[in-house]
Amino acid sequence: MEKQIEELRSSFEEDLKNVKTLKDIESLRVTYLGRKGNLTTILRGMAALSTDERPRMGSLANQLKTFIEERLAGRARELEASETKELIDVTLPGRMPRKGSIHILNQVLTEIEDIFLDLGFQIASGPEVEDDYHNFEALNIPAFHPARDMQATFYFSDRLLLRTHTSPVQIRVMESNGLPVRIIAPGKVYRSDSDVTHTPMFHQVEGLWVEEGITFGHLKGVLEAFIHTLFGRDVAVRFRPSFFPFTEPSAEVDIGCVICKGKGCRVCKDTGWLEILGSGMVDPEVFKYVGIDSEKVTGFAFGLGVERVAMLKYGIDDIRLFFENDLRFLTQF
Ligand code: 2NM
Repeated sequence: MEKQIEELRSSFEEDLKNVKTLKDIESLRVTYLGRKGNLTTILRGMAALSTDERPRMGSLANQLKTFIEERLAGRARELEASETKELIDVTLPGRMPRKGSIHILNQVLTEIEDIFLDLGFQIASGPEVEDDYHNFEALNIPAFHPARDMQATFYFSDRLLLRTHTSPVQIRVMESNGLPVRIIAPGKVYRSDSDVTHTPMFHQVEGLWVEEGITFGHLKGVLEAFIHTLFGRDVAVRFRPSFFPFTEPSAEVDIGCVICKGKGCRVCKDTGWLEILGSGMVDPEVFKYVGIDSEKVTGFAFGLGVERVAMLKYGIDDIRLFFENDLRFLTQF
């Protein structure tokens, strides 16, 4: 019987050399280890052996069984590895993850900030939930002033509201910082308003320069430099008298229509001009609220809407596109 077991081992080793597929492995397993397999037949023959011989033969047969199982499993692993390799075409191009990009409003905001940083301004911020005092009263907009209706305000209570502009940041800076002040306040503002040019939340950048000797000439110089950097050296700029409760005198600033180059079109309503920002010399009343002596120092302030600037710069006709997160829109920039 010992010889039988040895012969079985060599014939298995011969057969294993010819194995080429996982199917061949399976049929070898049946031939040697199956219910009617060669080794099984030998194991069955054990019963006829004498009790002296049985343990040694049993052990030899079991060693062969383990040997066959291990070699079949090892060859199966080799075949699996090479068959899987053939399924992968390493010459195919990889699947590229999609690249993200900065939202167009943040691109425009960063551009605006960089221009004012180069002009020596610092960036200031403040709360979006404001109190009535900083959002209205200290800006010379007292209770029952019509400007409080003009700005459709979201109120939490009699006193608390969502800021309708970032001017309260300028008030807070003037209250707590020393002079001079040369800041911009970018951020979200809220007004109950909704159509193609208005959303209930939008972004503003307001600026403030307060220092001894600041004149309307400084206002014009800074704002002209800003516009020429943002829209190009050859764009026309004009200052048009206006009114704000917190500045005196006040001016709105227009640029030559970027759509029709001043000829007149739907966007500029045939005027050839587009309003781009509001500005003015800080009203002495505002200085009184924050304890600045308007006999000694002066200042100018301005404010613009980031969405409006982005719409004019890129010819976008509906403000809501900024907030719909439609990749067909966003990936254009
Ligand atoms: C504008 C237009 C004109 C403005 C004024 C102030 C403050 F706090 F200094 F009084 N901050 N922002 C201002 C002036 C804002 O937005 C159209």
